[in-house]
Amino acid sequence: MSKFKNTCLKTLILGAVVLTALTINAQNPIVQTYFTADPAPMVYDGTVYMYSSHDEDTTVNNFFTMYDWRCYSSKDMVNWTDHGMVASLKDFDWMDKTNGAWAPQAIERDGKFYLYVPIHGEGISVLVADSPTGPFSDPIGKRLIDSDHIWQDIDPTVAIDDDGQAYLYWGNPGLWYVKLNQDMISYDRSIGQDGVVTVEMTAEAFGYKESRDGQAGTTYTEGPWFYKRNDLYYMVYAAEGIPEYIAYSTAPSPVGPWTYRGHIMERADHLAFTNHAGTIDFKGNSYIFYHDQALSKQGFKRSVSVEQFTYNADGSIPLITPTKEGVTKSVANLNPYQKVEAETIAWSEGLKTAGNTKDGGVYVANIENGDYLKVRSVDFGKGAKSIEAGVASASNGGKIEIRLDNLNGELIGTVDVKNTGGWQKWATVKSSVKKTTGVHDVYFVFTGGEGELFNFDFWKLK
Ligand code: FUB
Repeated sequence: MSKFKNTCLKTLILGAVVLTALTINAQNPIVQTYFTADPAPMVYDGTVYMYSSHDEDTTVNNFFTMYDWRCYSSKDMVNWTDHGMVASLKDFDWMDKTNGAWAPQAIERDGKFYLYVPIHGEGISVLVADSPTGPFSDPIGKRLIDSDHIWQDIDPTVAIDDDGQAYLYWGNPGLWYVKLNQDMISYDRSIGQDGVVTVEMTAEAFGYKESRDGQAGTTYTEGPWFYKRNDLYYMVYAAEGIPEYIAYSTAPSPVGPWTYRGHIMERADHLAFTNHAGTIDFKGNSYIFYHDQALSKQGFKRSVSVEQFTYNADGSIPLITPTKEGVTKSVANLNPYQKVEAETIAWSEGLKTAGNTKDGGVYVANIENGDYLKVRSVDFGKGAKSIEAGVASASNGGKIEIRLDNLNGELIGTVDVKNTGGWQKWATVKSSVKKTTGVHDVYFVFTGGEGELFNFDFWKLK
């Protein structure tokens, strides 16, 4: 494993959130191990996959420092499994940009997963994979959208209409779309300008705002999120930067005419100067994903958060307050009698994850004395006798305390981790656990000496 310890991130996180986390049941931001932004949730096969851009821990030249895209998944909306980096700028052989991995969105069609990504200054590209978590590869070897306004070609959003026609919208500060062909990696060139249609930006469509040069403009700025719900088409977007708020428009067809419907999420102190939203319906609830700067207090180090909300009867979206609590109710219990990836986390402090799906899997890393992770809604059923954990250590190891319901809650077991011969020399260690029944939040509290203790790959009750 990389011995790199991001003390900067650790200090920021500990300083900013430790008190909050201990005093309330904080669920936002949903990822604490990395800075994540521009969330793009996708529901597939009973699971929510949240693709995100990734703000590096070290910001270069006081600007967005973004090299790759990450993916997280959840079946219950409170525990998020880290699938690591699923794509990066290095996946595109035809260009040499080393920064600019901006807001992505993924969609499934006929068993393939298409990840649309903007590369700032290089237009919009597409990657394809056989699984939602990759590995993704470049199917066309060039950018997908190649326009004469390439620096404005960011923030792709994609949806497939009921008749099978897929639409890809994007843009800042304009809004454009193409009708994707069935293959999802090319588009109908017979409409618009060589296939690219420019959306007319009117006050009726996107709300009135005077532009910087005093001309009439609209509130639309960037980060469109296009979808259909019941009979209505929605365009949720980041408005009036900066700071941005979230607004939306609706239309009776996938190509308009759009009608401005108002604000969804106002500016707030812990939000960043950008915002970027994505909505889903999952297991009977509606959720909005967005980003804030709650962990870092810095606009180039953002974090994805989620709120549950309810559409009004007429399909309009209420004003949603960004909270620290986030999603308070899980929509499923976690089964601890199946192998649980250690990087399935509701809340953590002091930790990073490492590895990726491509190269053998993700695991919890950078574990030091006092760090912990929390897993919510664990269903012990009639009770377990023991726990096993996959660990690796090149140091003196340490202990994993298993506590119930809060950080200092009842200790039901302690797993001893010794030196296994290397940070990648995995061993399965066991401990008895006190018989526990019912559903509990579980805290894995890591203790030991100085420095890094061990890596943690999975756990399972028996
Ligand atoms: O993350 C880089 C850019 O910031 C995105 O493309 C915009 O939507 C804004 O969030």
